[in-house]
Amino acid sequence: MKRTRLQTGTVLLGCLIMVAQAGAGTRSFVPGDTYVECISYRQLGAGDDFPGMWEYVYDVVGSTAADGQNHAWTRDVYLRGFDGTQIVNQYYSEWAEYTGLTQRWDDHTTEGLSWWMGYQLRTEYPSYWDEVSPGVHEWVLPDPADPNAAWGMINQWHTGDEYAHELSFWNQPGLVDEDGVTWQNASGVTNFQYLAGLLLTFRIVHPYSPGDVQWETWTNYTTGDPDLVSGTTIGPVVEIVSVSLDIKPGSDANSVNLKSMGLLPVVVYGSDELDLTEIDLDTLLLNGVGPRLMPDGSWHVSFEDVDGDLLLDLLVHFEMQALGIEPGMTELALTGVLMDGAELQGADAIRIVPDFNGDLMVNATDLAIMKHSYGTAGVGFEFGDANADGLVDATDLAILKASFGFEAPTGAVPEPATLLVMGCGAIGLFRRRRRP
Ligand SMILES: [Ca+2]
Ligand SMILES: [Ca+2]
Ligand SMILES: [Ca+2]
Ligand SMILES: [Ca+2]
Repeated sequence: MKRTRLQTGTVLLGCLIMVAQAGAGTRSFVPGDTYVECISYRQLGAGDDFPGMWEYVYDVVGSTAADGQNHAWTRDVYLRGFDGTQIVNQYYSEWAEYTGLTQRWDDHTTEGLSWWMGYQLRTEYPSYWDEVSPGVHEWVLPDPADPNAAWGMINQWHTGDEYAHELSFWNQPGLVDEDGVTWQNASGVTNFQYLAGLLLTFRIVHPYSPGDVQWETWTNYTTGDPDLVSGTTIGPVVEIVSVSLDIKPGSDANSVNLKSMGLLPVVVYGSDELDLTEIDLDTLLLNGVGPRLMPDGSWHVSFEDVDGDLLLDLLVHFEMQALGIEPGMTELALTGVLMDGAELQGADAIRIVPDFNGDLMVNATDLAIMKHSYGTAGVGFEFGDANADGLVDATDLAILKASFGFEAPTGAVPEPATLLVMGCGAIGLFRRRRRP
């Protein structure tokens, strides 16, 4: 992935906005105002609609003041300080000529106060604004057979009766731009009601991981002129930088022996877009584990051009026995954080050699162990289930054949003196504490 500097610009823009707000009389939230809150965020996984992306779910809530009232009718709602153009679940409406969110819920998407359909109760809570025929609108449920309903999604966070009734029309599905999401003339413009309770829920799917974003609600306040109220919540602001990783440089097989007492070398390749010296080495983790700690307290890392492209690479050594590699694993992921807050992500495949008896060799003894268990289930790696799928079968035999004769380096961890020479580029520069 090409690295961009967009996030830095967004942060600067966010600062400018905050300064401008202060000058424009933006004030902090007080009970009785309408606020925006992130009620859920997570990284999506297998089975979700966008695996690997981050999901953020927000509620817009009219709060209750000490006198039991909500004093503000909500006009505009903003979620700012992140790159809205990278939101995945957005679409462009030809008919209305805007780019908007596809997944949001309120009273009329859930229980159905609608100026064109009249009031109708719904038992499900669809999310997609279907504009296939200009001027014909309907909220629809997910339907795999209907490509136009691809964005449909049932509200998993609230039921319809949780939303405040009599909410006037939310004119837009959340306009998306480079500074986030905007709801203009969001509600209240037609009936001037002071609404307390849950007004709106919306979902954002985005490649960036959680950080602080700013929300604003532009309200008419009963005590005077409209106020712009602001606060902070969680949103997609942390840039993800994909890195190219090579476990065991020089080897394509990346064979690892679970019983190895040695070190696992890993190269993170630098690129035109990524200066690896910007990595906060304290945050560098492979399979969730930090590099080997040298006797002097520094990490066992060095900066050198491993692949000869004249760009600096990062060579990191991990202790095999610390890495927690388990039978069945087929890759190891590396994570880290750059000095500017962006997150590194990379992964490379590994092949766990079928050394069932742990003598650091794959030979006839391991074959004999497998033969003894052949065809049985649930015996474990030590008894011949090389791929840890619960069965000792032909697949395991093929794995054994592929690695037959493999010998892990028998040498233990090199002497400290040797390591000092190997890691000379980094020692002293990167004396850091181990992460708790
Ligand atoms: Ca390799
Ligand atoms: Ca290089
Ligand atoms: Ca063996
Ligand atoms: Ca197996």
